[in-house]
Amino acid sequence: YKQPHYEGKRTTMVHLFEWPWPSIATECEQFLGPKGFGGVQISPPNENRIVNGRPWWERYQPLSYLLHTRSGTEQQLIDMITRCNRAGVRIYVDAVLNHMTGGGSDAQTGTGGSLAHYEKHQYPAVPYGPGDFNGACNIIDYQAPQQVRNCRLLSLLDLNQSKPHVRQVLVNYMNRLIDMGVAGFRIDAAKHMWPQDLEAIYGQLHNLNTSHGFAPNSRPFIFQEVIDLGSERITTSEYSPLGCVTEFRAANELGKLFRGRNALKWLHNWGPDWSMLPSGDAVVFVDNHDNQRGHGAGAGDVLTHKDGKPYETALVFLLAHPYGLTRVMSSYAFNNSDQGPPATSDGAIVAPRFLRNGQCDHLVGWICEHRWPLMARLIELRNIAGSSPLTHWWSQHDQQIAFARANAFVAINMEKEKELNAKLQTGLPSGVYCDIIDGEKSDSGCSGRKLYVDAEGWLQLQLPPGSISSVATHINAKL
Ligand code: ARE
Ligand code: CA
Repeated sequence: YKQPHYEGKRTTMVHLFEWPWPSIATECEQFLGPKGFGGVQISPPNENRIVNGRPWWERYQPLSYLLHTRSGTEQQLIDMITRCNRAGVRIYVDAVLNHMTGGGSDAQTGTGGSLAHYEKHQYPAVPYGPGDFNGACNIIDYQAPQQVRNCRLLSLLDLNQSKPHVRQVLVNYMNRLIDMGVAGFRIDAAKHMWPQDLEAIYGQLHNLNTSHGFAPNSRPFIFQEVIDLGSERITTSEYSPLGCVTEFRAANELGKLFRGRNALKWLHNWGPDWSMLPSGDAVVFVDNHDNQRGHGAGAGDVLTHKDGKPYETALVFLLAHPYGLTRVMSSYAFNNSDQGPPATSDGAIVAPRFLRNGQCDHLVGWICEHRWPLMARLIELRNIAGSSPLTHWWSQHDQQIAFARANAFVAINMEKEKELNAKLQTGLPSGVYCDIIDGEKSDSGCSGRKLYVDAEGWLQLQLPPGSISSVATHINAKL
């Protein structure tokens, strides 16, 4: 369950938050496949409650398992999965298994036209009835594991996953998706379900569909959303035996580091020594769809696309460092934390549109961090470095670091007043390399800075103080 089943040497998934299925299909073919992205985390594909004002979070309120949402129909979903797999890009479904809809109104309508009664606990399109839910308590104390698992998160009707009927419904839902060709699942709110229930559910999942290019006997990739910043009784280690787990401490710590609230030199042992999961268990990211807008946890420190250089440099570190399974965020612009994706007045999502330079047209509202030139170059760097260990760690003062991977090298200066001026071991074969931070290698040479690596692999490097500055390069950027 810890294998993402990426094609070839791909390493990283992107969360195309709230994207329509047809747009994801073309994005796989035109950008993600060619640029070496490994997979896409998609928004929940099952029918959700329609909430007034169409906030993004209505999709975390399942009303049935019909595959019909604002992102598209079942047919569009099938088409997208097929085309992405053909382009070498895997699909991971955000699976909301903990609960159904939240309170506020009794009679509720879903995106597929189904109806539900919150007060009566009736979801006829599934069907679920009163016997399928836990009691009427709300979660108020995160130090009480029983309550966190058996009471309602944010008033959302809490399914009882120990009931055979509930398990069967959830397993059927996931198996339908597996048969359509998805490679795995993000398990939403995993902390709020008992590990033994999840284990039983995972155990009944089909192997991945070999006609979509998966090896025989491949198990679905599972990564579980468990927010554990170290202060609660429920920990990530209860879930890591079952599959991978989101490592929120990484987002939190990277936020502090690249905001200058901690010293980069301490990154010499980034990984489990920072009380984080073993590398093979951890899904790591700089921000996610919750904490970029103040939902979830760790919001104060988390860096997002709004933060410019510190965000970009956190991405440089995340993607260059071997720790964890990396996921990058692709967002839309918002003014308030409930605001849904770009949509017409009747609620239809407006598809992203691209400018001639390949960037998303911001007039539509999509940010598309994954299309940033730097992002695509960093994905290439990570794919090249593969599973090679970190070598040649170097640091000076508090905020100057450098390290190498097989065929790749990075250096960062975040000192306010001290220049980085040093001879650094890159581990690279001698030659002239193009720095990929501000430019790239092209037919005509290098649009970025040139880096001269001598016969023994040394690089004489100068990086100015003041704002953050960095260089990164790899064997394919050798001129
Ligand atoms: C919305 C409204 C609520 C309303 C509810 C029901 O905002 O006011 O009561 O609807 O009508 C998302 C949004 C929520 C939204 C929900 C349902 O973020 O605002 O509620 O969808 O539409 C905890 C969980 C963690 C969870 C976060 C948000 O442990 O699993 O809260 N994250 C996932 C998703 C979210 C999603 C849900 C779960 C629900 O990523 O996008 O919610 O499906 C400490 C604890 C954490 C806790 C955190 C925040 O840090 O350690 O465990 O996270 O506090 O409470
Ligand atoms: Ca629960």
